[in-house]
Amino acid sequence: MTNPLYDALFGRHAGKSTPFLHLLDGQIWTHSDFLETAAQIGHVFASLGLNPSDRVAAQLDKSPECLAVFAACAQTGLVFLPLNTGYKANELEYFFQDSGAALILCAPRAEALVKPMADGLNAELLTLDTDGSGSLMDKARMKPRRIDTVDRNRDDLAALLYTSGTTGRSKGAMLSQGNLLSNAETLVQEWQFTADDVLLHALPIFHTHGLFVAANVTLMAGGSMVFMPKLDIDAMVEWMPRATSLMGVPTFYTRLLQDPRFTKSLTAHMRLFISGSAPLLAETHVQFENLTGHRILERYGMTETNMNTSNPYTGERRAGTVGFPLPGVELKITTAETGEVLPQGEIGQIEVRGENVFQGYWQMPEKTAAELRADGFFITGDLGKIDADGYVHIVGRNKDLIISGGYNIYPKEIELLLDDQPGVLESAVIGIPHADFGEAVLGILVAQPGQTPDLDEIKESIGASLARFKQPQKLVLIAELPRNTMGKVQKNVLRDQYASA
Ligand code: MCA
Ligand code: AMP
Repeated sequence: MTNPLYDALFGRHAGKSTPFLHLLDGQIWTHSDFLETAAQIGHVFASLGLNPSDRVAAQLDKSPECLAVFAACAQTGLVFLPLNTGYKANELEYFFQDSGAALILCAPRAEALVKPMADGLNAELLTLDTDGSGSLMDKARMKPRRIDTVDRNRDDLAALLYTSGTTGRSKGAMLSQGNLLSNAETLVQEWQFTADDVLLHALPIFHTHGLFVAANVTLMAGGSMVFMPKLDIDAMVEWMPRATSLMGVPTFYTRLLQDPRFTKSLTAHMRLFISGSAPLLAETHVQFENLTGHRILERYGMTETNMNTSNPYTGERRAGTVGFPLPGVELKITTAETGEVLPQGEIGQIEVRGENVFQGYWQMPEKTAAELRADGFFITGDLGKIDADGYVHIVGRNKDLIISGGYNIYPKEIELLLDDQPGVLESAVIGIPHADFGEAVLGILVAQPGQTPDLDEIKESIGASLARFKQPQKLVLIAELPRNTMGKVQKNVLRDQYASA
């Protein structure tokens, strides 16, 4: 009897005193330390009466213990539901409710806010802070350092990750053990990760990139991570000479390039820089190579699919492309109208199929059916083409989405809030170019006849219910929204008009 995900990522390291996490204060967590902590947390879960397949919703700051919660969920067959630490009360309440979370984990500072929500849902609530304090570890420290692993198979759910939708309602992407495992196995091979790797880990661990790509790949290869609470260029500069690899969103690379301490010699020990989650400008790619001699390896993925394509480890890493479909991933370019495959070189919607592709949206069969075809192909909503050499290019999006510093923002969610503000008739939210984050959020409002909405008040009001990264950096008032003959708002016209707003 086995638990494929636990065995492959965690169980294989049992009893090893090899380094796993290097903390910025010099502390080292060995694989054993980590697994023992995970087992203790697993005992806490068992003592609360949680059953396999129950959901554990966690809005936690990054820490070794927080990562151990993921390991404990895998070992005890629970479904891990990590949540962006920027989410506000109303956003959280939806995730707790929709997922039917049996246990909620939050920072001690959020306990007073979350407690009534947990009580209302009959969910348990425990707290965890970055220094390991809080009720979770208070209970865990008394527990045994070993626990039996619960049997699971590849089709069992391992995680639920919420991703916003074009209708404004977030959808829980159901990821099975097999989805996560197959992708980690492939990426270790493709990117040649080994036990000698030391990964600079500065991404959050509540999204696919930092958790299922960066951490899972390192775990599977048996390497270690310099585990930074967040992107910190000083720490990056300090640790890079001892590291081998970095995974980041494009903002990581543009910020590094701006720092005079980031030189060719600083990168001498590094073997691989990987970028994803948002388009890396070809210009950044070239600048990076000119300075360091390293070519950034760009790859493409989604919450629903894990990683789909990657530039090659050996072979040409082509700027402005996301490389080739990964082994085990089928990728085709189709017409949105009929779903037929387009001739090579033509632009269409990107569809993917493989063991990496999720099981569907949590309790949303219609949304699942609309995006995940019966034959297993998932319609990504990205627009792309395959060039004559087989490289995949992402040329746009068939979905109304803004990506800011690697975070996805669905305009509809913000428009719904703006439309409800006093004096506002309607609104359109668009992404405009931003030097640091790639895109920034701009809210465009039309006033009700005879009204003059107060933009500062509106900003403050919507700020109370939206994570900071989703809040419009600016609001502007215009006479009317441009529309096509069908009455649809022409966001491309607005994007051109406000490109330098
Ligand atoms: C921080 N702020 C942001 C963002 N991050 N605003 C818009 N977009 C953001 N991404 C706000 C802060 O709240 C703050 O606001 C102000 O900007 C400046 O914060 P700063 O300290 O400079 O930000 P930071 O902490 O340095 O963060 C920037 C960051 C971070 C490093 C780019 O956002 C980040 O780590 N992004 C990675 C996201 C990620 O992991 N994406 C993967 C999703 P104020 O000053 O007003 O308080 S998974 C995915 O996309 C798929 C599967 C894939 O392919 O990987
Ligand atoms: P998420 O919903 O956070 O999983 O974001 C997935 C989306 O991020 C994809 O559908 C793409 O639009 C975008 N994305 C991820 N990687 C890349 C990349 N390398 N280049 C361009 N867009 C990307």
